[in-house]
Amino acid sequence: ILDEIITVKQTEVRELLQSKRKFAITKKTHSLTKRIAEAGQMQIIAEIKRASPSKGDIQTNIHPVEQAIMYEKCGAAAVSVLTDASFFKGSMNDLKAVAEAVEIPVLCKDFIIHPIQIDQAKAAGASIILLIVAALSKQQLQELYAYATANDLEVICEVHDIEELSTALSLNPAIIGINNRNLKTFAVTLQTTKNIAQQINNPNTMIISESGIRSRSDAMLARDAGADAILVGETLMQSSNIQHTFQQ
Ligand code: IGP
Repeated sequence: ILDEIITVKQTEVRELLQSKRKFAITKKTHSLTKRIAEAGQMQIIAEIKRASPSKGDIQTNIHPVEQAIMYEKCGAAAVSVLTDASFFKGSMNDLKAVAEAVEIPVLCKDFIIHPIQIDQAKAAGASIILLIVAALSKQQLQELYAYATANDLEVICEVHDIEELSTALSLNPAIIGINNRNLKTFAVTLQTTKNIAQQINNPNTMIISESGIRSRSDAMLARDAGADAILVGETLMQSSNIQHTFQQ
């Protein structure tokens, strides 16, 4: 699926570049690393996810913007908004609406392969972007990372195995996201967080355990493996009592 997604992204980027749209630079930047560092306990990044290739449509009880406001109320460190349209049914408009409605940092969750997507994310109000190591060449990764940080965005460098980790570490990134879901097979195991977090020795590198977190014990497992934060989508989207799910 990852290859398929990247092919669609290449078309989207070509269209964006052809449209010659200029993205205005917006406002205030919020720092996720600062929030996590100051929190003193494991934090939750809560995701707005309308659908996914593995689960299809994700039914929710409330509008995405209301959902994001709930996340903020419940103490989320940041809101992640899936903006990919073709596979996740999200949009930059979702991100923009969420960014306008909350004060906490907003993560643009997409498959970024070109700087124009970073301009677009920033203009929509994102203060964090995701770069997926598996989707990029080393050079692309370096260039996009440098471009994002030069534009005052924080970057989550997402890895799924040890080889990707070593590529990510060469950037000396502030934040590493460990995706428990294999984007090529959809298999999910929290063991991934355990295995990879063990190999991250720099205490200044923040670790986010992403995907497949459904319960308190999953969250504790991630925490004990060294995660500074967890990124939770489906479980919160499907929760009928978001506050209760957070408290767990
Ligand atoms: C959330 P989950 O299993 O809680 O819904 O997962 C998040 O980690 C997941 O959406 C995700 C993702 C990604 C989606 C992590 N990395 C990269 C798209 C692309």
